[in-house]
Amino acid sequence: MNRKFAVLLLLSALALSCGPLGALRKPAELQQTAEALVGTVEAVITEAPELKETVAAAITEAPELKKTVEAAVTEAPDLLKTVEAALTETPVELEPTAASSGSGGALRQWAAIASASSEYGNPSWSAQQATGAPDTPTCGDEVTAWASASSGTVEWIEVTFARSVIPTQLTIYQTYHPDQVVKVELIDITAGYHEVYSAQPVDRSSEPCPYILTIPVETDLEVGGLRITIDQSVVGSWNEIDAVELVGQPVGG
Ligand SMILES: [Ca+2]
Repeated sequence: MNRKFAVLLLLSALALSCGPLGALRKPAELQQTAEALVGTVEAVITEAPELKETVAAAITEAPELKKTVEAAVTEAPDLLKTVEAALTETPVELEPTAASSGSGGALRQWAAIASASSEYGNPSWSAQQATGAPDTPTCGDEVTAWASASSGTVEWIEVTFARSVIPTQLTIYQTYHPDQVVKVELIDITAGYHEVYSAQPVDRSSEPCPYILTIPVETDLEVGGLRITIDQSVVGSWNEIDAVELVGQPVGG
């Protein structure tokens, strides 16, 4: 496919599908618009994969178009990752979805990236095992959750989310020897750390699995990550973390 033609096609499709966005007020309409946009972008890229960079460049060169796309995506946040995946051809690992609580556009996101003070293995028990939706069906020493190199130590894991938000709630899914989480800090977009939770380690292994630690948050900070500290020195065994969720209002767009 001719590059110029493809770009023209893409820009036309974007203009048609985004159109006078101000006139579209119903979320359902925006959802349809964004879905049409995604379909168009995917079709263009599928037909001419070498155009991926051209597409990205076209959007960069037409900033007002980017804003329109971002506005559509903000109104239909679950489509963000689909659009990004279409542009980058990377697997969708994280799909922010609209909150079911009707809290006016709040996002629920699973962690996308993670690093830790130590890992028992890699990929088994690595920090990355704490990203994505929960995938540890039974509690125990399972490879699908993060475990530190040693038991009995104080360790930390930092997780990053696809979109920064003003958080309202954090949720930590623990699948082995909960709950040894002793501190949770928000990481704001300037890399500042802000403690929002502290506790003493307690062995809650006899409680229903997974053990879900839910922490309500009240802040004006724009947050893109969390640092979770566990103290395994009291219980003396691994506190494994399967997944981490961040709920909050998206910023900007
Ligand atoms: Ca996991």
